[in-house]
Amino acid sequence: MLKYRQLAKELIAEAEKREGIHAGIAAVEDVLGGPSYEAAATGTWRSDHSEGAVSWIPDGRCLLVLAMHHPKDEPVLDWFDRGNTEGNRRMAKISEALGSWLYTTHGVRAQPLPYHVERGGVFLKDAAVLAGLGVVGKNNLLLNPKWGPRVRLRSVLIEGRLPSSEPLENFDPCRRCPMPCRKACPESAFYRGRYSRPACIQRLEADREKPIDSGRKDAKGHPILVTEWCRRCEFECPAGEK
Ligand code: B12
Repeated sequence: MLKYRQLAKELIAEAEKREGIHAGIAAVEDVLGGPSYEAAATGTWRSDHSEGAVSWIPDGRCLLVLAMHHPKDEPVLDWFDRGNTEGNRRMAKISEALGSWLYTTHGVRAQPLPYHVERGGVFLKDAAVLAGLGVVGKNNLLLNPKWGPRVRLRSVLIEGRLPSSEPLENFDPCRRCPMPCRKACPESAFYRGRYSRPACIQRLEADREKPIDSGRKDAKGHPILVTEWCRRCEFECPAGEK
């Protein structure tokens, strides 16, 4: 057990060597038993993501969960272009590097998981709560103690059972908060007192219809257009650094 505890510590430290990364570990069975797997999703979201599907490694029992700071002044991380966002691409690379590190230094196999649950990913907010990276706030987003909701999540499946990180206690940033996040929603997605997925989808579909000029040019000199997804419920949240 001591060996696994030490390995978990080293892995988290290795991940957090990277600026803007917080990491934790959650047990697969806890994540798969989380509220998102029980919730019935309403509204259809058509995704253009290009990440491929994966099959899980045998004996994959725990997840390294990563939260990457996504500050307001780095909008490019969320720009969707050619099948993914810059932030997702960056996190996929970090996940690959950590998987290789784990195998070469400790002989433990790891499998970086894709963004989509349907392609072999997991519900990442549940995973992040269970890995001690934050709590789910009134805006329905993971709130990290340092960066608030302005983080992007990712996970790496690991063989064996590393001990889970402790979920956070005494972190309750929404307590007594007047919830500017909810008032800021351009689609009033919280008007019934809880998050409405169909209303939120309406806004993101509108974003998709109106791509913005990224300021970059393609090989032929034409402007590269990107989708900038709405982040109002993130930006208005007073928790953490902007
Ligand atoms: C599909 C999807 C969407 C869809 C549908 C969203 C939805 N919530 O249904 C659309 C396109 C509308 C969308 C919108 C957005 N998304 Co989105 N989305 C996803 C995706 C792929 C799956 C989410 C999902 O379907 N959840 C299932 C539904 C049924 O549950 P839910 O509404 O999320 O609510 C559950 C949780 O809150 C959880 N929960 C609540 N309390 C607690 C307490 C505990 C203890 C636990 C364990 C769990 C838990 O239980 C709820 C269900 O009962 C995830 C990535 C992933 N693989 O997880 C990103 C993800 C959730 N999205 C993200 C973001 C940032 C956004 C947007 C801000 C848009 C943007 N700029 O990217 C908005 C914000 C919407 C909001 N306020 O919730 C981030 C969230 C980061 C964070 N800090 O939390 C994620 C993790 C992706 C990422 N790149 O990191 N998204």
